[in-house]
Amino acid sequence: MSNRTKDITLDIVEAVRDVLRRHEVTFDEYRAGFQHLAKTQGAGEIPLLIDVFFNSTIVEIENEKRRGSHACIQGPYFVQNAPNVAETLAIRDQDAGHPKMVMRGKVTGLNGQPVAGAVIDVWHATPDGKYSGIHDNIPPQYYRGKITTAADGSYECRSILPVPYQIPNAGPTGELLETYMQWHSWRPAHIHYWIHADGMRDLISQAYFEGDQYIDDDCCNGGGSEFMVPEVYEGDVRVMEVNFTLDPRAEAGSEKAA
Ligand code: MBD
Ligand code: FE
Repeated sequence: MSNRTKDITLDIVEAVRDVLRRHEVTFDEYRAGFQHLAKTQGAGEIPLLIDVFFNSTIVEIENEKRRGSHACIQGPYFVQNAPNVAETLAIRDQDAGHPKMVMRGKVTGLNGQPVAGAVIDVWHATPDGKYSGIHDNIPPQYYRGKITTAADGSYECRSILPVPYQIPNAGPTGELLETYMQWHSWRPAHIHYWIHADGMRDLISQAYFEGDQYIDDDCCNGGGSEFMVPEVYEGDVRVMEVNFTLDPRAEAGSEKAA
């Protein structure tokens, strides 16, 4: 284990001890607290709980080091090995009547040079707020895919429109947010992106829909996105134009040790 792991772990422990002392936490409260964590683990919601509170901080740290497009929270529902898609993400038969969108834009480097052959993983929720491969046994090929940019850095792919999204709130994470913290469990409607390109730093981001009431009131403290897409239509298809600027990959050896 690196010293970094040791140092961070010791600091986390000390930070938590500080809170326990400051609030003079009792045996009963201590047990109730860790039992809630155990319940969260039992419900498979540890990734959700941790992302709700802490992913946004990792994003802040990451964005200090970026000159191109900024990162956004990734969330717990990325799935590896999504299918390569050409024109449209797979749409469930039951969602076929839902309003449509086209995602398009360009991937460039810091000097505006097109990035050809970049692979953009996109993923978004179903109209009923579920993620394929995670919830309700929805097969993982729906509403996910890898799009590859053309020679001029452009990409285009269709799907249905995501809607304002409530994180799973029937379990311990929802109970914590809504009952114990008197908050809510909503996020703005969003599309997730994870871009990989040779010689470039990966970019994990999201696009939001301009005017969405949860952009500034996001239960994950997402802090918005530089990609707030205005309401533009081609016929009855909403156009989600998002252009990404990638930073070059850091020099070998300059990344922090694992
Ligand atoms: C999500 O869909 C999401 O995007 C985030 C950041 C957290 C929980 C669920
Ligand atoms: Fe999400």
